[in-house]
Amino acid sequence: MYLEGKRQKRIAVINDFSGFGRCSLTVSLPVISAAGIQCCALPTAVLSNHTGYEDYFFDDYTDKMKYYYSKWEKLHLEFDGIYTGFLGSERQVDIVSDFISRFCRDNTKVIVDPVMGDDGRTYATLTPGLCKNISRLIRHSDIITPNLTEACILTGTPYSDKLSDDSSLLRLAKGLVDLGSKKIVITGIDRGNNICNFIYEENGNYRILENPRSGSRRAGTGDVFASVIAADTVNGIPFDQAVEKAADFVSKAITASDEMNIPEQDGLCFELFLSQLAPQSIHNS
Ligand code: PXL
Repeated sequence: MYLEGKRQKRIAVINDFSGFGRCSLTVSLPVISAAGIQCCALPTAVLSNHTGYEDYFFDDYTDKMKYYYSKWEKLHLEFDGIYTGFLGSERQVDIVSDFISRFCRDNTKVIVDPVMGDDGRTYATLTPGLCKNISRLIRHSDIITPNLTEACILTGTPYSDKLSDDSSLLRLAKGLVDLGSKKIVITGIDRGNNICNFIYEENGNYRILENPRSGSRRAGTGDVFASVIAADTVNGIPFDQAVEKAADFVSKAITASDEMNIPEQDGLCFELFLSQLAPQSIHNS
């Protein structure tokens, strides 16, 4: 039997649960599961829908998080990956750092998506203190997946959409490595009709993946992208291949979402493509 004696991989995802709008945990749970990995959710907040809509119900989970994961400690849970996304307060970042110190083992990969803003604008919840704490969280990470806006915020660079040339991106990526991460992808950079992802590793190697823009900018795209990367990293796929796969997956889902006239804030209809994420070894066994 192919699976005999094999241990299934497991990722803890720390993110909000937004019931509608396809972002955060409602993206990570299906995407990571489709890649054959057990996805364990630690909610930071519960929302009726994400904050991109005019109105939403928001129930902060900060005070409950430690009680929640103390039970995971009691169960002696171990994780191959820890992936963090949208964090709503400074204290929440401290709690996430505590979670990492308790659950990170030698082989645990830590993926931090520094969710802070997009298109040069910051999310309403981002304060200078929160920004500083997210920078500190990056020290514990193996991989970060900022967009251009977030790369600028984290490196103290004034945002401009003109920072999309190789030398500007290289400067930003070096600044991000100085914050303590090992592998970086600056995602979704506009270059005319193309969109590119800038990959940088702490050894100085870099690569730019440039593809024709497949459609509109959609809510939750970064969450789909980072979830594919988190899953592939834990599955041992090399970083640049993981980025290629994430870009391809997102691109197909954007095209389909546009074809179906799904409103941009409702996110990507990634559900239609989940079967593409299944580990090949299962299909071939
Ligand atoms: O996709 C990023 C994100 C995550 N979670 C919440 C959000 C957003 C972006 O608006 O509002 C609650």
